[in-house]
Amino acid sequence: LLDFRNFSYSIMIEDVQIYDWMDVLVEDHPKLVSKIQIGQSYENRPLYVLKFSTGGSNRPAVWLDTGIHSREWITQATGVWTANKIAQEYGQDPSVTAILDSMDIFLEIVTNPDGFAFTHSSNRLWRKTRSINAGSRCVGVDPNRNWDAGFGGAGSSSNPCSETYHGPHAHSEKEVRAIVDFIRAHGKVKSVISIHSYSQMLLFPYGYRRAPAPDHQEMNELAKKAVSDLAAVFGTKYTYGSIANTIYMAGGTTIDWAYDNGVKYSFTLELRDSGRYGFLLPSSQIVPTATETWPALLDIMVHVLEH
Ligand code: ING
Ligand code: ZN
Repeated sequence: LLDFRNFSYSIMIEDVQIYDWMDVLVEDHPKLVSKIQIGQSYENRPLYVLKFSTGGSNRPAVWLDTGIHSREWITQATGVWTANKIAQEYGQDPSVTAILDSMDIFLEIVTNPDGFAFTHSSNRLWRKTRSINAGSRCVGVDPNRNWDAGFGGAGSSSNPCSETYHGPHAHSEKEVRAIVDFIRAHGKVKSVISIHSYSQMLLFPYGYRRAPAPDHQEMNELAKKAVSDLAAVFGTKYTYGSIANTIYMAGGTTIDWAYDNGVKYSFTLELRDSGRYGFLLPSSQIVPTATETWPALLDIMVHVLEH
């Protein structure tokens, strides 16, 4: 039998194993962690979210997601490591304790479970969802082009065979819709941090337009601090800035939707590496990547707490 308490990151296979591991985390920290289901995927897999909360009712919250692009395996692994870290550090680390004494954290690790299963069974480099596109042989929608913010704009494609296909309409994907409904119903999500790989970047809105967001200056300063604290761990260099000015224009992304829907602190992290291994990052880099990412996440969450 696999011992999930000594979970080996190198053998992290399949959504189901992560779900079993979630149950163990909840079992080990019953007063802090719970597992909630926010919906079902296109192929009817459960969409699970870990909730870290010390009580209260509907506290302000931070939303984190990993793996919305299924092939970005370092992100789901970082999600697992981060969940453990949050659970361990509550009551130990003063920042984590302060955060969780007044806010909740929601973490969706396997945000695109159908795609994730497909990366294990058939095509390691599958990015999109697995929904069938009417009238096309090509499968899947890019879940980071499917949001209702600049939907269909530059940097997204109307071709179902494209890796950046935006889908038939905004929020057409059940995996996206579930998050939209959750964040709307919650009403007090102050920060969305959507984690991708690879490129080593910390990005913020906008992606669907070039003009700076109203909070550009504040986000820029926070990003600068976060990448500097990340680099302080092992020297890994991240660039930062708005999506449109740092990588490319992209309509319909998660964080632009969040920002335009009142979530002021909306960021995307693009984790390691900068291209040597790309999506096929060796498992020896999982713990270092997660470890250096942690202070950047804390910087954002502490900032949210103080604002
Ligand atoms: N890159 C992201 C993509 O979806 C991105 C970059 C992130 C664009 C957030 C816009 C917003 O193209 C990868 N590697 O997925
Ligand atoms: Zn991605």
